[in-house]
Amino acid sequence: MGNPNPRDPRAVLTRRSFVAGSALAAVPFVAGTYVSDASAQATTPPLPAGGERVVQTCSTFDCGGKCDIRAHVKDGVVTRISTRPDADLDEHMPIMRACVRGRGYRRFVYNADRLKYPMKRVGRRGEGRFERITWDEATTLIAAQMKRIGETYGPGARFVHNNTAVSGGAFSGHTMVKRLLNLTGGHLEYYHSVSMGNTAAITPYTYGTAATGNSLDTLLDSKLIILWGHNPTETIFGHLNHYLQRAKDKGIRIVVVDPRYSDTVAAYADEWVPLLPTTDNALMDAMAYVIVSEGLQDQKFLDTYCIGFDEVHMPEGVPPGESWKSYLLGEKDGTPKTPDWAERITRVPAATIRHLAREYAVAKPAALIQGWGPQRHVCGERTARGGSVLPALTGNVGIRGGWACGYGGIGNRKFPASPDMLANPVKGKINITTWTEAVEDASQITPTTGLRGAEKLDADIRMIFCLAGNYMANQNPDINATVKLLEDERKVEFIVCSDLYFTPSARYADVLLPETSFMERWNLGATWGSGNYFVLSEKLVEPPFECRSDYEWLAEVARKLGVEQAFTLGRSEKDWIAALVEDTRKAMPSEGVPTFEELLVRRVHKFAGSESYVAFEKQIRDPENNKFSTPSGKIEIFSKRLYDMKNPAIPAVPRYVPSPEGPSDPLAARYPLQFITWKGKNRANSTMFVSPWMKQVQQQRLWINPLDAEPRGIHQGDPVRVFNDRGITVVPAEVTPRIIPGVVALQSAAWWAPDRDGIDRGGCANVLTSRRRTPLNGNSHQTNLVEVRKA
Ligand SMILES: Nc1nc2c(c(=O)[nH]1)N[C@H]1C(S)=C(S)[C@@H](COP(=O)(O)OP(=O)(O)OC[C@H]3O[C@@H](n4cnc5c(=O)[nH]c(N)nc54)[C@H](O)[C@@H]3O)O[C@H]1N2
Ligand SMILES: Nc1nc2c(c(=O)[nH]1)N[C@H]1C(S)=C(S)[C@@H](COP(=O)(O)OP(=O)(O)OC[C@H]3O[C@@H](n4cnc5c(=O)[nH]c(N)nc54)[C@H](O)[C@@H]3O)O[C@H]1N2
Ligand code: SF4
Ligand SMILES: [Mo]
Repeated sequence: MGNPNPRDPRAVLTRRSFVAGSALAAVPFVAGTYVSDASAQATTPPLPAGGERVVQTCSTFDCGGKCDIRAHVKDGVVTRISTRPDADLDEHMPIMRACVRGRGYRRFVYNADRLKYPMKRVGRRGEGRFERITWDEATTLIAAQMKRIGETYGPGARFVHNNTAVSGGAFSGHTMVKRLLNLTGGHLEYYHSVSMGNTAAITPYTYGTAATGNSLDTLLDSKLIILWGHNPTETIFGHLNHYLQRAKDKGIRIVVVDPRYSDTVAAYADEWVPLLPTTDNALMDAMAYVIVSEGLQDQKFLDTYCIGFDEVHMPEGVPPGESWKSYLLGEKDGTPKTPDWAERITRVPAATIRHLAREYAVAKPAALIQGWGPQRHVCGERTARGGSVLPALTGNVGIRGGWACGYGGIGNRKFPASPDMLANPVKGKINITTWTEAVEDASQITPTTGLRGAEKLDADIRMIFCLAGNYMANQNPDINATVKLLEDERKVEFIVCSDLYFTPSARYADVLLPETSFMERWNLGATWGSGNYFVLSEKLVEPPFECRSDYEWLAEVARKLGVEQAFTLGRSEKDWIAALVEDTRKAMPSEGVPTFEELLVRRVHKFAGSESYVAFEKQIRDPENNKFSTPSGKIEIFSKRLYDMKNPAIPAVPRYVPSPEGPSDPLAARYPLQFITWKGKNRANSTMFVSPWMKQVQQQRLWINPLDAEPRGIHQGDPVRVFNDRGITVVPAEVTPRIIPGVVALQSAAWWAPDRDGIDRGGCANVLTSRRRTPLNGNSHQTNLVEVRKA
């Protein structure tokens, strides 16, 4: 098997664009030779004559789902997208029907703003001036720079950025460029997922693994489902919506804890519990306090399977008073963690906390499921850990209808094989959060700031590949600081970007390459979350203009570097996909995986073993013979490993600790509003941002509560300035009670569109967000204080 799927929790543990048209005009850097040629073809294709072929296929976006879409192809053009007919529903493996984005895929593929030719930067970096070059020139230039930079600074000066747009596919330029780099000396690797890395890192401290999720059919046995910072109505998460809908139909009570009245609250919730961001642990603490003080905990479960709940079940060498119960009752600090205590911190009424706690404790089995929004905070690890111990307190681990919580990877998931990236001769690996330091001065990065596999780095980053990603500028926190680094041509000397569009990150390319879309090449798509299947993503149409797949131009670069055969193994892109199917067959001989020829007919393969699965079922049924993979072999409510870190920001028992840029930070005197983002239904991160159809689905607006809008004189639709010390964005206000007072929110991943004064006019969240790292070195895009004024 090749490299594991990054969404697989086991993998985590073992290794683990400018707005076209008007906004372009507002930007000083553009003007040059790059012209978005709106008169070019590729707008609405003419309706062709002749027969129509309906192809079952999927996209390879990083969107949470992997739906069964049906592409209607006529005379080499996709004329329409439909989806799986209702009649094709398989209750045991409900492959999803396309969401609004899927229905609109054609406007991603057929769009006059697509990049059309390879281009080379001509102005200052970031100025946005490019000129057309040939593919031969582009690949010659890339090969020469790979060689020069590798020889001058060492291979570790070459970096492949965090690019997720094709991660829903088994094969991608992002993977294959690593193969090519490894064949020619290696590259600087990173670990940590900005998506869910904080919960993936901390969940094993409780359970020994991040694979804490059950198969979703088991939710139908729950009596209560709590979705904590989880918005699957928009984020999808495998086929969770299918089961939530069925749970709702069955009358199972659903509660959503979220500062926003999200679409998920609207779709499913019997109760919405809004709270201030970063205060989740205080709510959890008070729930636990109610449960413990009223004797509602599952004491037998705690005594049998857990360590650290009370003073009699503590690891060796820890002084008295350190247990969770002692903390909750305030035995050491004199503060019992009562609902009244928590109300002041969270703004959740004490009465709500009491009833939520009682309900969760008695509604056995109950499933408390965390989304990843709360863990993309500076307190993300604490929040994930707090969530992971409540099921232990109530005995909801290892049973149908319960849920162990934390990351929630599903242990019986299987993925198709992916290509072998080959061994990387460069040993040091950085946490993705430190890539800017690795650009600025790599000697700042040490094991304490997350360097793995080496004591120090040999080189600063001098070359970046940004293939199918917009993270380099747009999606990284604190854009204004980030692009200053990119602009300095003495630091990173060469940047290669491939995209379909002229994104804010693409603006920083030295060579900018027009890639194919998923409809123009072969791949295998697999969902994440749940959904044990893969779908053939067929090449439906020929690439337009001079677009080429990353693999094709990488093969040309490989030839120029003298490693073509070793890189391609003589395979075309389609041959690679066929080979991956074959590798999957070999790796899972009992799975009935089809041959590639068979897959061309069957289209989808559902893995066997997709039946009901309950995490930790064995450990609970037979604890003598099945230990948890923690140091103590038990569920660790108290973690000796965390205790030994002696870091008050990541305490041994989960507990509320006020966060920097949380509501109690003195900075709130200047910037009194908390600022968060959410992932919206009309794009996958920033992918599809340019689609005119998707812009009609949901406008980029700042959600602000009437209680915050009124004293500021802000009315519905008014343009407002959202600002802090890091930046300013101007965006229309959505004055709505759908957000708790004290908090404002923007949908994440709008394209950054700075005007001449550097003020963003696009509603891009990351001009405001912080690069502060979590205690375990993770990202914290969500934890920010701002002020808002009428623009
Ligand atoms: N439509 C769509 N779907 C997507 C994506 C997309 O861009 N668009 N992106 C995909 C990707 S890459 C990922 S990683 C996943 C991400 O999935 P998530 O991380 O789960 O999604 P978010 O919308 O960031 O956060 C979920 C919810 O957390 C809430 N929240 C924020 N802060 C707090 C807090 O402090 N406490 C609590 N309780 N709630 C809080 C937000 O209001 C939001 O409703 O989604 C995937 N799915
Ligand atoms: N404020 C804030 N920032 C965040 C987050 C947040 O919640 N809040 N979430 C973070 C998370 S979880 C993630 S995963 C990252 C995502 O950040 P990225 O991984 O950068 O993902 P996208 O923003 O979707 O950018 C993908 C780019 O690839 C292009 N693309 C799509 N398909 C193809 C293709 O086939 N080939 C090529 N060459 N290009 C293609 C798209 O046009 C798009 O420009 O953002 C992070 N940033
Ligand atoms: S964007 Fe994701 S959820 Fe929507 S149709 Fe495509 S695969 Fe499905
Ligand atoms: Mo993500």
